[in-house]
Amino acid sequence: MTATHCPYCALQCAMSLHPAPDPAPDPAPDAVPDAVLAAPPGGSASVVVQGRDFPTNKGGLCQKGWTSASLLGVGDRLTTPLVRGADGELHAASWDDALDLVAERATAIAAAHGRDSVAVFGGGGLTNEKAYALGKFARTVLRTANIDYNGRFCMASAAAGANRAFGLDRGLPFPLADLGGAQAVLLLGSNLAETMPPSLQHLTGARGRGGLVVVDPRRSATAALTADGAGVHLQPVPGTDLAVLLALLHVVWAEGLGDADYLAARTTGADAVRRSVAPWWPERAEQVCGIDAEQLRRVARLLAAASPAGGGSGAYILTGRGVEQSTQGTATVTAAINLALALGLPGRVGSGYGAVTGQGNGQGGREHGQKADQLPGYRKIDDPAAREHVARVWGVDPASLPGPGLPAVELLRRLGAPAGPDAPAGPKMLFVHGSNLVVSAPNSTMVTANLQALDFLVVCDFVPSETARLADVVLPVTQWAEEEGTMTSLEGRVLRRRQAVAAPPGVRSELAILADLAARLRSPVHFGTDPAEVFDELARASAGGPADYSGLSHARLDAEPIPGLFWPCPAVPAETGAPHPGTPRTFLDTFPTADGRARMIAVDHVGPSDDLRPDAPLYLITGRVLQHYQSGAQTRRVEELAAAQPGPFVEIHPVLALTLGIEDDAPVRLATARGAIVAPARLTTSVRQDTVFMPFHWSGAGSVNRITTDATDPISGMPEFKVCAVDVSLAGTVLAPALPTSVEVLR
Ligand SMILES: Nc1nc2c(c(=O)[nH]1)N[C@H]1C(S)=C(S)[C@@H](COP(=O)(O)OP(=O)(O)OC[C@H]3O[C@@H](n4cnc5c(=O)[nH]c(N)nc54)[C@H](O)[C@@H]3O)O[C@H]1N2
Ligand SMILES: Nc1nc2c(c(=O)[nH]1)N[C@H]1C(S)=C(S)[C@@H](COP(=O)(O)OP(=O)(O)OC[C@H]3O[C@@H](n4cnc5c(=O)[nH]c(N)nc54)[C@H](O)[C@@H]3O)O[C@H]1N2
Ligand SMILES: [Mo]
Repeated sequence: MTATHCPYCALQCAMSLHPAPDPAPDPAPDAVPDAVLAAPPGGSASVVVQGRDFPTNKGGLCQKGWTSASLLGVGDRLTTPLVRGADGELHAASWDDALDLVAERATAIAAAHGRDSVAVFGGGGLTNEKAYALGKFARTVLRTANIDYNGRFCMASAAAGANRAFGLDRGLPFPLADLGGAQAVLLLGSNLAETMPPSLQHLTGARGRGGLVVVDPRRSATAALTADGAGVHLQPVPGTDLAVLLALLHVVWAEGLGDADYLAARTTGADAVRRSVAPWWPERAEQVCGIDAEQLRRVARLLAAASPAGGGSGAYILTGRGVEQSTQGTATVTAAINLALALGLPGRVGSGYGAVTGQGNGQGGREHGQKADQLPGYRKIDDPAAREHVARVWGVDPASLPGPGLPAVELLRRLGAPAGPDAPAGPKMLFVHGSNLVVSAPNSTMVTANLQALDFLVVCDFVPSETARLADVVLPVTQWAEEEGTMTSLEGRVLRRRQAVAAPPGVRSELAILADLAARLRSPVHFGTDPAEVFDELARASAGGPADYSGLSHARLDAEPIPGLFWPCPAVPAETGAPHPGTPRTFLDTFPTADGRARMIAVDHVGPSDDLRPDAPLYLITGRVLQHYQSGAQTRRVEELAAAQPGPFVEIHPVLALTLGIEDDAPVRLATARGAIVAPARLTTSVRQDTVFMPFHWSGAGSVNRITTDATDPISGMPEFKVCAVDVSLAGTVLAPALPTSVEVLR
């Protein structure tokens, strides 16, 4: 039996893997790539998954977790490097040939166009060790400024908001189980019932007390949990959550429901915020967000009554991607934090504000140096002391470290671009580790064209994702149960990922790949291949930083009775005796800002970048379904999940469908300024009549990111995935000639 955690989201449910009674045969090591690329979804498992008791999941798993063992036996697992040949096709190659080619091209392209012309794109699914090694590789071997990652799509606005308000970004600054005692939980744009089902256990208390408030333009599975007196569902116009929050804070202060003592003792900036919310009386907000003013008042009072100052058992405000993936995402997070501060929630046991981190290692992935502006330990790359410290750990001159690079969307926009009047030429070579950009990037029509415009694309993956299929070189890597490492969960708890099965022959760990490439690129910097050793180095590099892991090691994590320790967990001198116990709850005494107080910052509502207009009169919102994970590269290959949700669909309200002449299952054309897609209709009253909803898990003609906007939040660089203006019609007569027919789409 191997005790480990789920391969998917940031909840990191604890599970144990047991040998399957009838192990599957190893995939053929010398599989022919074309056969590899053509293999059907499905696959056999060599282990059996069981839920394991743990504070977050209490033994529970979702359908993706239960079926995760199938990932180890998918039919089209990559087991050999692939190199694009003169015929334009990918062919099997030896590791030496593939790595030689990558090193040769990286050297030549950097020599011809400068170091920043070789860029790196990482992922929040990588272990801490891999994320750290990737950042170190970019900064010391390639010496490029251009490294960023898919966390920019996911957590950047929450991180920016928390950093400027609290001085620290730990998604949940408290253990998830703390929610259990709360009287009220406000969930803004988060659909936990589908995105983290085992976490619902912690909402039972608030539901029992009538205090679950869900803000979502859809009656999502989570919003439905507010039925029967369990709480309130606010169904705003998409992209207007900021107006909702400004009105809630207006009511709290207008009715004298705030925590004045807390505000005076623990915050700064309240006066400016008070002035900024004064004009947001609920009747005005109602005109913007479409939520009845009385209902806004009711919710403000419900939250205040639940808060410590109101004599309640506690209140939490949590944000998810529904409000963060917006051009005003940082402002919306800021407004949510302002509301929490006015109610006196952050830094108190039993109350608080948090952002629900998404990817498996979405938290750790943003702490260890794959973000364009960061060095390990959540240090700023433009801070001279941080550069000095990290350069010493790496054994390089601090002056040799590059500065901040382009944030993800800007990086993708610039790929392959020629030099312009005010911008240098864009990157010509890209390494992708842990992201399937062709499906998941905003305005993927543009991104795919830019990937194709590169001189050289290298993709590391364990399946031939849509992005890998565009690569010049594909390097097959180990996954999840085939490797050792650590992941940092949405709670900031550092967990051990453990190896349960041998990797198929021919597959290499990313740590080994980066070490091999560093050697080929004649780097004097040492790259370890043992995850425990890499972790120790990461811990030293993080020492003294906001995300301090220096008191942690694989050995210590393995010895913990309740697995996992919360960061910050600094090393303490040996003579002190006990090691640092970790920090389950941050902010209890003080905030890590210059004056120890949380900063309230005034923000205002502007609305989505791509608002309704005559040729795009409806809102298109996007999100997830329970059975699929992200770009679907993994879950579309698991038979049970693919059968449950076989393809893309558009949720449309029956009233809207009637006016457009669209019946259930009919092919629907969606057109935005970026292009048009087609997918079958699913008629449902759960979505607003002015809005259609699509999940983004599929490629091809129904891939919603082909038409989403790549507009970004000016502070965080996060794209506006959640809302854009769209034209909706019955497909067929108006179908653009380049698009496949609806029959193909429905297949
Ligand atoms: N099954 C599954 N689980 C996952 C993932 C997955 O892909 N599949 N991915 C993981 C990752 S990386 C992440 S980031 C999390 C994401 O977890 P969530 O944030 O819960 O997921 P989403 O479905 O993207 O968005 C949540 C809700 O936002 C709503 N929404 C859309 N527009 C708006 C708006 O303008 N305002 C408001 N208030 N809501 C809006 C959608 O209707 C949706 O119900 O899930 C993690 N868990
Ligand atoms: N329209 C719309 N688009 C969205 C969103 C949305 O809500 N709406 N959400 C956004 C969000 S929050 C996120 S997080 C992104 C995520 O979208 P992506 O960045 O595409 O994430 P994944 O689909 O998880 O892709 C991970 C890829 O890396 C591979 N992989 C997994 N683990 C490893 C590893 O350890 N090493 C390597 N080399 N490869 C690995 C997988 O097989 C897969 O091909 O999507 C974003 N896109
Ligand atoms: Mo995410």
